[in-house]
Amino acid sequence: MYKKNLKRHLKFYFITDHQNTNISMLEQVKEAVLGGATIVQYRNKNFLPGHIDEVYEIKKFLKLNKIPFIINDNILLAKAVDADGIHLGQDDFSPASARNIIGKNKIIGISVSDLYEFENTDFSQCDYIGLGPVFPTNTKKDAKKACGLDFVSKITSKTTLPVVGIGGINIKNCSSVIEAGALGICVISALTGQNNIFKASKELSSALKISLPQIREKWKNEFELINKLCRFDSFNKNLKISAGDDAALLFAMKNPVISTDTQREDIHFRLSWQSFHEIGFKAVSVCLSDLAASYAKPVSVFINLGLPEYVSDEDVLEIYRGIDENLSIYNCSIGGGNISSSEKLSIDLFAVGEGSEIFPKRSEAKEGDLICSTGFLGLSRAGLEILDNNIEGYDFLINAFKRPAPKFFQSEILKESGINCVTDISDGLYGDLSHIAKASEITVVIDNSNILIHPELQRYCKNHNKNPIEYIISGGEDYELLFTCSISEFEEIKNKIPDAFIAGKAVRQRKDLIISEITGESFDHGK
Ligand code: TZP
Ligand code: MG
Repeated sequence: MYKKNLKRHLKFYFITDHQNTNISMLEQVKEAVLGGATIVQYRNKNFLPGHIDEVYEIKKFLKLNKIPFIINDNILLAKAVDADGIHLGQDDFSPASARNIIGKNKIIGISVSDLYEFENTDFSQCDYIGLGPVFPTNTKKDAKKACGLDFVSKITSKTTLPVVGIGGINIKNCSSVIEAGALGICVISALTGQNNIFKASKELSSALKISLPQIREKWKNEFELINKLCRFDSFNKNLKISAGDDAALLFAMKNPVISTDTQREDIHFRLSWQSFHEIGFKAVSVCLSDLAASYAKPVSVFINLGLPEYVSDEDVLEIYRGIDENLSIYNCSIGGGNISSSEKLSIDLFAVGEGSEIFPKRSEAKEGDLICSTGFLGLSRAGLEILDNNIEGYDFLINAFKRPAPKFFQSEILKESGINCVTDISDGLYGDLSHIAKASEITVVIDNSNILIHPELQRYCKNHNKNPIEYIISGGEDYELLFTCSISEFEEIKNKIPDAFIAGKAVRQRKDLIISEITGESFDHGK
């Protein structure tokens, strides 16, 4: 989550002091961060199982304030609490083994105290070096001899990794460490050895020219928050009586269509991939896509939020700004909502739409039908992979993942053409084709020869030696519509939806489900 901006975070590194029994490590962290510390390491040489609650509390506070949380030495603890990284000593786990355990997106730091260690460390999996002790220190009893500022200059000129100086650093000498070439400084007693940790931290920040953070507080009061949310435009339109009473009153509808969808942190989205605004925006697209696939026009949505302790009122407002922005495209209202505490962030949406005379079904595919998509596939999956691997230069694909649109225009054309077998492609071509095949009791064959590949997907796959067809077949979340039709119907539709293509054919009626000649994997959110 923080690897992209690691250099910014490494400026002012605070390590908890387990030897200071006057103040809990949670309080140390809070004061250090309030004063401007930009990254925190939990170092507890006497760690006991009973300390686990404290670790979780620190983690929540840091996540709320968007500060990376690093664990010293203990790789299992880092893994168990899903910390943002691990700091390793020369005698701990090797960086390569640590990488295998905590995964590619986590931060790995390594201590170096002399030239021998520098020359004999495998840095290939390391993200930064903790170099020191730069000055003599009493905090680490087994610390090596102070290496001095010249050594900082020597090492920083020999490595491309960011280096933070550690050991005996304080308000008086911190600037000299930066001048010697270190990116940042790392302290314990310069904060925990002072009467007022917050004040000491603020003074260090000022010496390092770090601006003070805007401290974020956990969302507190359900009703106050709901009052703020009700000011969004979407709450106040297209409803006979808007939310505010126990329920909202909708205008009479002819063919009410209702659908629901859920978005869960670490299953459907990650805070490292998307902003709160983007998460809200996408949740609407995902839910309204089911209406598009049902030939229904959005009328109103109902929203349940599960809020963890690491989100603030402002984060929730950002989610709603994303929701509101997307709903306004369709002139769709918010009919009501609810908020409750939750371990992780979740957004449940219920959408009500006005249906039409045709309610398309997955079970209407017939032998001989073509199976077609309204547009390009695999873009969103590639975008997710690009985000997850911090690859630059593919904004179009990232946007396909972050801001998919429900296909109402295409839905209208399919409806006018009398198409009665439609589903949206949320789980990938293979997965959603299987749904049609099962519901229609038909065998479908995916036919590569007509599949359209978007030039941006082509470019990404060429540069990274990947097969675009795999993304198209297995990648989900493009929210194109999958439909069945005859060849003449397809030609007519293709005139109006130029990106439409034939993905396969329903070959024979069978009682027993799908047989596909190309296999793929449907994205399974239960896995
Ligand atoms: N590693 C090298 S020196 C040191 C550690 C953990 C101690 C730093 O503590 P202080 O109080 O900032 O000198
Ligand atoms: Mg260690």
